[in-house]
Amino acid sequence: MAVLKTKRQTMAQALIAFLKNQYTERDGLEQPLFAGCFGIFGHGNVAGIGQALQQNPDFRYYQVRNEQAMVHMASGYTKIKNRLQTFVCTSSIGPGATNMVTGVALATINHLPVLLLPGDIFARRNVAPVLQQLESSQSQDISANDCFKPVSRYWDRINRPDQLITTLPEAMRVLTSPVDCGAVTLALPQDVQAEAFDYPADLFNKRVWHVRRYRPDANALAEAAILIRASKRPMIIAGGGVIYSEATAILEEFVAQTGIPVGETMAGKGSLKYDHVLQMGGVGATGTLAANLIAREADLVIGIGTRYSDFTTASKTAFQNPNVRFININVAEFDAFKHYALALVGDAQATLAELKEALEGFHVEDAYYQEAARLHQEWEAEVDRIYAVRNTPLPSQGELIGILNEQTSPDAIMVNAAGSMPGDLHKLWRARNPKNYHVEYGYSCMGYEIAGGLGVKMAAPERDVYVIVGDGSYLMLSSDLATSIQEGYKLIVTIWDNGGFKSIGSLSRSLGQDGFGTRFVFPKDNILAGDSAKDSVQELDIDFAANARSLGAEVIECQTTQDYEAALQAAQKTDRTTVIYIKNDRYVNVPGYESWWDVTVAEVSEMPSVQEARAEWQKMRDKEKFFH
Ligand SMILES: Cc1ncc(C[n+]2csc(CCOP(=O)(O)OP(=O)(O)O)c2C)c(N)n1
Ligand SMILES: [Mg+2]
Repeated sequence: MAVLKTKRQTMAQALIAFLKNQYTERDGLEQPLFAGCFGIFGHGNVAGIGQALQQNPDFRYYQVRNEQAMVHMASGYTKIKNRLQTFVCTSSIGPGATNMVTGVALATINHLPVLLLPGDIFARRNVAPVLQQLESSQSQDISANDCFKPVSRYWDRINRPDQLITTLPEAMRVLTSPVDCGAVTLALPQDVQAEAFDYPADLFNKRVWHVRRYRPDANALAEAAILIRASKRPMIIAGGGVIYSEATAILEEFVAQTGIPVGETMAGKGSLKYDHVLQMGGVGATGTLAANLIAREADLVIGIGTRYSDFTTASKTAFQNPNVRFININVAEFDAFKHYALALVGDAQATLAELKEALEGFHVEDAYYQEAARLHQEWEAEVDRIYAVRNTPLPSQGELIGILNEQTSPDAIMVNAAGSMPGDLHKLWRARNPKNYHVEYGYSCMGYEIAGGLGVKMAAPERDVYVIVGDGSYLMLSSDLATSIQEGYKLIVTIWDNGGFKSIGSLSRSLGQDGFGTRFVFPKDNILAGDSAKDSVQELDIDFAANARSLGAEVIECQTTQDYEAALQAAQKTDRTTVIYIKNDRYVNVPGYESWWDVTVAEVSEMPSVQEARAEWQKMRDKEKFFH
């Protein structure tokens, strides 16, 4: 009988040795799945994973400032890598672990693979409760790490070292699956991390996870071609799946052949270059006039790689044609069937190639094509108009977007996530390459910007990375500026200060609530005043420039748009992370264009302004559709 070759290692050593040897392959390109490990050590991981990382210097460890931020870094990184490479994140137990939960939810919502290794309480239990242990009188099988269950695509706790052998292949399958990918959490009891086991030696052989391009069912494809040929007003909605699948070139060919206009979701923006004649721009609640007019009348919507969030569907008001039907191309059956669609379950690139062949000779009618082309031109003129505004005394956000777009290289990457910026950027940013527009809008998480931007830069060090961060988001999570300095990954961070929450302020006013709680002001008479108090309240005087400088960044403070242009040019010439600070006007908004977002207004209220807002809300509520 052959003797099984084994290697005696601690569970943590075995885990790192295994992770080092995992690769992905798609279209013949083979790469390591993991670029290394971000982490913060505490008693829950220092002796286990910490020791294993120390003895594996070829699996690079990166020290970070905040556990939430490190998960954002991993998300930013893997998004640029089209999910074929990612990072591991290690934390201690308790607060170190739960700090990651927000980042984990973000990764899963955006279908971004990230591997989390939170330390966990002793499996052996005899010393419990250990420092930071969440106790339950109901069960000894509960720890703070159970919080990761709903936000993970795969969750496991390794209570014995040999459990790794069955868990790791499952974890890798999920991380490398275009259908199931998202966060994978392996909770690691701190005692078990340090326990040794005789692992089979071949567990540590190189493994390649092949990322397949699944093809749709042939009958479904034939039916889709019939539907498209019969359609008078088809439209494509390009989602993030187009970009992850690297389907942008075939999309352009498909559009050239068929003449079907394209609207883009937040994650899909950049699928088609901004100046393509059939580019209608962002669609939905933050959409353009062109895309939203086309969507309103469309009789057939071809969704590609989209999960149809309420921003994309304008809370189910975007599609008003009573006969509208949907064809969804999606690698995930769950998303492909949304809106009672004809589902083409498959990879976007592979499916578009087959659909293109099935549609040979088909082109939309000329009148429809001309209408779309005209809407495209008109939208471009509207962007020019907003870019050219020169508001005084403070610039408007639209003009800052224009300056940033025009002053930056076409292959740069712009990063943003929350606040009033995503909506304006979705309309106004001219995406010049598929990665040019990097806005995290699945979770729209304040605090993603700088951390996510750092992950982006690590994934694409040859490209300039511009992070747009609001004053609110900056105050929430900016400490990993220090990590960008420590590791020499240069970011250009631009803080747009509008004295608080412009986004929620304007939402609050639209609900009749006067911007309550959204200005950064001192309380007066024990009340935090809203917008009607105007200048009668004192604003917080936060020195953002000094704050950024203290973390090691170069800082350029601007007053005017000319200063801002000059600052961007100067920042491009240095090799150090640079923060550009400018104030902008809280009240000058980019308009909405035939769009709507359902935020339900109080049904009863003693405030007349709220009653009026409720009446307006009801009109749009009545337009919301079911697709069944
Ligand atoms: C972590 C988190 N908390 C709360 C929110 C809700 N929220 C969305 S935008 C926003 C304000 C953002 O302020 P700022 O970064 O200054 O951007 P601005 O709205 O001023 O453009 C808030 C509180 C969120 N998206 N993320
Ligand atoms: Mg703000």
